[in-house]
Amino acid sequence: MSESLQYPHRRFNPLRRQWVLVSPHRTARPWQGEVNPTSGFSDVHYDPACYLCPGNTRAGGHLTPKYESVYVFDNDYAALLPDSPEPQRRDAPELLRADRERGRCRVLCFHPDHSLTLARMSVPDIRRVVDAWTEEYRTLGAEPDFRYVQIFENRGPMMGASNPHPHGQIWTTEHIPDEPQAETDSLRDYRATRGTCLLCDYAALETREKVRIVAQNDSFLAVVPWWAVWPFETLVLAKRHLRSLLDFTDAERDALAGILKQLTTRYDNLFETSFPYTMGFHQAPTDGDPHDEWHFHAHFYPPLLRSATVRKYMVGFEMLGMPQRDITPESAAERLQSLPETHFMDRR
Ligand code: H2U
Ligand code: ZN
Repeated sequence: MSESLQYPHRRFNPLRRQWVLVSPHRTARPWQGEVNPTSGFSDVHYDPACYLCPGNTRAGGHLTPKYESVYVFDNDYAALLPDSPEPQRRDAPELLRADRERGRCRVLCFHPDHSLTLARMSVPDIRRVVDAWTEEYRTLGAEPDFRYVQIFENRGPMMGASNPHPHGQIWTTEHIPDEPQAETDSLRDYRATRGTCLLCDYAALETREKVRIVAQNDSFLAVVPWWAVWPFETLVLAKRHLRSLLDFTDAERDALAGILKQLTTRYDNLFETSFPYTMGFHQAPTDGDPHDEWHFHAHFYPPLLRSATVRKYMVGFEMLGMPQRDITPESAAERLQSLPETHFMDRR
């Protein structure tokens, strides 16, 4: 890396078409702010008070069956409904605009064992989660009213997860949400002007430069992207031009399970904690267009900065100006890449 990149500079995110301010040496500043409690691992395999453990009654009164691998259900507190009416306000539409937003929210339990996380699950168990994600994308995406299927996981109390049981969510919406819409526009424009795929070109470039690679296997590459905002943010890229989960071969489904295990293990090993994050997949909208410009990827947005207890805050200049980061993506990648591939809990 050029010496000049050790000074404050800004970097461009071509996928989101946004800038990020990079201030490499800023973590040297003293910290007397909030220290969050460590999110450790639980050794409770079944919690009678957990809404998501097999055989328990959920908050809404529904029974969670005695499932043995994965379990998907309609969110009892869904943020979207399949039959919301058209908002009736019609005056001052430029200033007070409302549109109908119909959708569905699903919850996916990854495993019956309450104590597990993706990092602690076996690759064959994660593969079953990949299969469930694929079926949810297929069936929700086939509903003509819904144009996007957002699969995600909030991991850990620091990221607002309501429950430690291994689970994620799936929301499908009538409109393509802003993040995937912005990415769709960038991928489409890049393809129209260059004739190639932005993320195929980016994956090739990262493979050549090597300095931002955290982990990889035959089908996926995990990098701290050039434009990462969160300290240890990563982008998991399909090496082949896959538009969505529906384009995956059997081997690619296994490989996605494998890279998720590798990456979450490295994350846990970084501060020897159950590492919090929000992660999710971005893939082709389900609006009927073939979306040949789309390139499947996962974003991991973890909040931690210096230790298991000190997080990065997106406040001040970040809220009012633009995103800012304190360590270079290259140094974050180097730290993650140098960690052992075995989980620290298995080494004890
Ligand atoms: P989060 O941990 O990411 O919040 O996801 C858990 C979801 O599970 C949350 O959206 C739902 C919450 O509404 N839930 C139920 O549907 N039923 C329950 O009994 C508990 C939680
Ligand atoms: Zn549980």
